[in-house]
Amino acid sequence: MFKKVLVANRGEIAIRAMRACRELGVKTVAVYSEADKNALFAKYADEAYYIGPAPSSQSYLNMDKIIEVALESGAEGIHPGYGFLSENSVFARKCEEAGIVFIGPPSKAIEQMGSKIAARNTMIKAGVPVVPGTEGAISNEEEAIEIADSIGYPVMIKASAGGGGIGMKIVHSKEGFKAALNSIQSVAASAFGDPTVFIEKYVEEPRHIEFQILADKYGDVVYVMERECSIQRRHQKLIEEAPSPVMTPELRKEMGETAVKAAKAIGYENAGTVEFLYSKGDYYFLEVNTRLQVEHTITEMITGIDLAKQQLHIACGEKLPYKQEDIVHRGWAIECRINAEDPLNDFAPSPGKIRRYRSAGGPGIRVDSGVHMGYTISPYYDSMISKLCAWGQTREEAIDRMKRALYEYVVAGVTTNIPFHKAVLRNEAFREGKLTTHFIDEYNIIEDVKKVVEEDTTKGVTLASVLDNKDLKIAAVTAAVGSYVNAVKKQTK
Ligand code: MV4
Repeated sequence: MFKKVLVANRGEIAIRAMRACRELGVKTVAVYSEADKNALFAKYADEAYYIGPAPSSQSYLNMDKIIEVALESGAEGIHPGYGFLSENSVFARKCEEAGIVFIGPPSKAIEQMGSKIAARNTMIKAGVPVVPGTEGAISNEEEAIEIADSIGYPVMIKASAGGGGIGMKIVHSKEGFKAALNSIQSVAASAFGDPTVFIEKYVEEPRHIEFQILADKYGDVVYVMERECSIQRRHQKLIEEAPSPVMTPELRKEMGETAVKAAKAIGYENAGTVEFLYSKGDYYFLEVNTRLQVEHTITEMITGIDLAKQQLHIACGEKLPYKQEDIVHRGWAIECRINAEDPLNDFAPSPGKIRRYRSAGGPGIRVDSGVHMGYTISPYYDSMISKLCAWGQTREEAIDRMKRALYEYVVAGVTTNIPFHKAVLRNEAFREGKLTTHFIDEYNIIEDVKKVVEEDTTKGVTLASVLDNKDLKIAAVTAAVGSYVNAVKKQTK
């Protein structure tokens, strides 16, 4: 095992990686920006080094500086967390060249997933189903129109260098095709420096199902169950669960084995996720996320496998300790991402000081967080306060526990999306497991959020509002009213 590891990230995921290190007796090195001088993760580490100003381009994305700190501190490996440098093949290569272990896949595996067209073709060759579409890049407009006709509308035009929802457009008919093609080509050129696009059939009302995988350096790969992440907004996941409500043992085996095939096709190592679109019994490969994901926690809850520790074991060259049949799951887990954002104001970030804070607890609850009372959420980074996860023996129990945990959760000083989560959890279709990626719009969840905020405010149905503490009560009510007032303001604009 490593003696010392540097964690090139911040917030809850830096703590998550360091928790794994601590359990394994590995010393930890944090790097922090100007904005994170007083952050919990920097204090949690055995050593912490300042690496630059708040903007991530000058700190958490500064590859050479981070590698320099790793070498200086004697760290043998770098855990990249998610976001920032985690899926940057240049950084992975720089680590490899500096003799530092990048705790993730080989740079080549990351690179191969960078071009969506190349990834599609690799997967087709490996026998992994992809959405029907073009084999290569679109070379001219006339040919593109013919292809779209033969695929049949609606189609989707996607940038080959894109990902995470940037650089793609749905086209419903021939009329809009040329304009959409030109727009995606120019977006792709300016955002990614590569105007290459391709066309796929548009899969309507899909569910987002992803398989967790673990792969060692000796070609062994296992799938560690699936997660469903259909409740999202503008490609920001808000609620995830494991397993997926639509999964059957037969489908799981088939999709899981497909995910393993995909991983093997790109020489994958370490923890990763294979994403699929699922619609009416069919599934299609979408992309591989070459990192430990935010929502890995729910997989840990249903399988008992510590994915962050497995990352360290694998990176050290240990063999996978599991065969596929060793991986079993029990019960159901749900994650709600608690963000400092206002669902009634188009989910605008709400950075600022957390004046009151008490997270939920009790049976089946796991909270991963990098904040505390008095902590100031910086406008420079994402606005996640915590990942609130609930486990139950059944999906119903997990939902009921999550509702109870949301009742317990106290955050004041910043507006949070807790009312959004309450609104989704009491939605009948959600309870029945009828999820799609259009869920929030389809069920007009924002209207229900308004009702939740009103109820919480007037009836005092949160723990925050009933606790016998005058300040606390005022703070909680202020937060709720704040978001409501913002919404009204917006409507009357
Ligand atoms: C699609 C699709 C429908 N049909 N491709 C969104 C992110 C990017 N990785 C691919 N995405 C999609 N690709 C075809 N051919 C619908 C989406 C999509 C989506 C996918 C997963 C989770 C949420 C989503 C929300 C909107 C659109």
